[in-house]
Amino acid sequence: MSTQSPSQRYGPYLVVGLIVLVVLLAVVFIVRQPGGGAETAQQPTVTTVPGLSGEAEAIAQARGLTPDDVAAALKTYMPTGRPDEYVMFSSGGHSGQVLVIGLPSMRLLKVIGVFTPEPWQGWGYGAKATMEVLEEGYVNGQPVLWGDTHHPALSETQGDYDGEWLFINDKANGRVAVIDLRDFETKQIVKNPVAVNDHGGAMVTPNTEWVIEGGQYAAPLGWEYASLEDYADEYRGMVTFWKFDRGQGRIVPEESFALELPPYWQDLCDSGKLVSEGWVFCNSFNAEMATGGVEKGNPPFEAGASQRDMDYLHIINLNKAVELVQAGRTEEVNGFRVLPLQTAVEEGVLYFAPEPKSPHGVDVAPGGDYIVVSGKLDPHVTVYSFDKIMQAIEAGPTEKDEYGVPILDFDSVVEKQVELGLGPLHTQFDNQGYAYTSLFLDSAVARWTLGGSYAEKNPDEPWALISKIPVHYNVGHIAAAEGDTVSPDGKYLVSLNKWAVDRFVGVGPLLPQNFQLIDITQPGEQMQLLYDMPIGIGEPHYAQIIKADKLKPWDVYPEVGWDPRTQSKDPNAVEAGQERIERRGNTVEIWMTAVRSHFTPEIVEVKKGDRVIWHITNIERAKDATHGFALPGYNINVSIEPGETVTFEFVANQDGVFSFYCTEFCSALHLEMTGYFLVSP
Ligand code: K7E
Ligand code: CUA
Repeated sequence: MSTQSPSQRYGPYLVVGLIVLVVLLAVVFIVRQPGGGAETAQQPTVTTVPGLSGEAEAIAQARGLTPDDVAAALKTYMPTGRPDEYVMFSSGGHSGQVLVIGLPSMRLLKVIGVFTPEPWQGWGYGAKATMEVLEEGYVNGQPVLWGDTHHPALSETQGDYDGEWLFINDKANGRVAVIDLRDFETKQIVKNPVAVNDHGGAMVTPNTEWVIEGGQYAAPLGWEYASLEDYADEYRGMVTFWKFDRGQGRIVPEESFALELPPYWQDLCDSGKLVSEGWVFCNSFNAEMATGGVEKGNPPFEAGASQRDMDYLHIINLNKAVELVQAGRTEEVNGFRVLPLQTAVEEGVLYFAPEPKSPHGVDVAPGGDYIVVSGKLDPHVTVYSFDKIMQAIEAGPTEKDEYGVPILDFDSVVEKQVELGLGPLHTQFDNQGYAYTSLFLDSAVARWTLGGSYAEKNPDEPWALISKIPVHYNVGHIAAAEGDTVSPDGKYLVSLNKWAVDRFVGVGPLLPQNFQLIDITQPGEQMQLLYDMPIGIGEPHYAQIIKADKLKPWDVYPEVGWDPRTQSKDPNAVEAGQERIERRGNTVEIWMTAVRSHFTPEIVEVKKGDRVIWHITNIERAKDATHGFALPGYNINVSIEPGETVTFEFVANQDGVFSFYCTEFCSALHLEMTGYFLVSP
């Protein structure tokens, strides 16, 4: 029998075991880092932050905060009651919603229901105005109650955000929504009659005359059936120009049109501005026209669509296209005007410039003079000069693709290629002559200098990579303050990261996305990561950031009895004392008011099978005095903001006793804000 204690006996093995374990863990940690594993764990280091004392010093010590950490915390801190300087409108991804976030605090201010019902706002649970908007977005009558939102676009006046309207696309179903920024509510959804899905939208022209919706996966126009064997002949790409009427606050489909394009997969688009106003740029991939079929022994799409070295930047003369459309040179697809590819080619509407294969983002510089295309599979961004493009068009290109589209010579239209790193995707701009490009594979944001007139704004060498800041992880889009307008603000940039991996407490295998706020105020190599905001609604793609004081939202609706759909007084609005219930045959109509803390009338009696038309007016004028209305068993749930009139209709097809109640805790007697809906058999 050994006289050694267990620790003496097993000690050496334990030590060796522990070392092995630590090494293994380190390897696992490094390997699972997306973007190549350059990251190392951040260990708290005990430092003293100069100038801190008392509790602040103790906190900094306990958390091992560096002076930079403390500065970052202060830069994002907004004391209670202090509103943010900027507002970011972010795509809510396949939540089908829009996220509204304050900067620099990164506080979530609102989730706007767009393509998807949103219960708190009573969006899509009976309220007629909301049901009608969602129904506009049905596809061939088929309810589609979600959307894959990608690109929000704020309305612009002379190339600057004006804070009036917001547009956003649904990639999955080829739709565009219009949001009114007076009440932050969705007013319209248009379904593209030509394409079942989209991607390069929504982008606006500098005065918001047109909302651009570019296509993605080619299909026959109107997505009618055609065999993939007839791909080159029958399948087509497209870009749609939706006419926006500011007065009506609506897209006007009758004045809109699509441009037929070859069946390359169009990707992102951007509108020209200033010198390039009137032109539109969309890039593409799958110029190979691969049709997949890995199960039949064909190359999979990912390989088939990446065989050639070059794809095509589409250069579109929008003004010319509009002239032709107005001259009636269109055909109709599902009752929608389409400018045929052949006409576009003959009339000089469409040109191609080669772009390094399978690019992703295309972004026009603030002056409209350069167009930046990101490589995705190429470590460069390729910068095209608008001037050179115009000269090349004038000189008359000699090459054509198989659809007859003129191809400009690459070298004669490219200003520069700047090597940035792995997986460049999207580019934004600031007020110091820098461009910023997300690097998906590097998990970094690159800061680089523009040349030309932008070079005067900073001392760095033009067309050069200046620095990279790591982000966590797998960044898609980035958004800089007013970063795609004619006058970007600089200051802040948000990195919209796809993966969070190790940044937050675990919440199961589906992790949040991670928005990271970066301070881009200082020139040169200094960019500072300020804040991580987990996004539990996904997956966001693009966002735009507007100066908060450009937004002029209403505090309450302008008049009591307001219909937010028409933005005018509702004929079914009712004043206090005028409430009533009327029966006409099998129809029962109710005109109800809501005010703290009662509905009037409180008892509504109908017979099973009656059609019920119910109007509720919130007669409050106090800011924030919203009432809700929930009717159990009937899937009715509405939100009635101060001044608003809401209408919903249903057939009372279940008999029984249904207690309706207010769903917003509006007052001390909120629980008493209730009533009975009695349905007799
Ligand atoms: Cu890059 Cu739809 Cu703009 Cu996503 S797209 S990231
Ligand atoms: Cu009204 Cu609670």
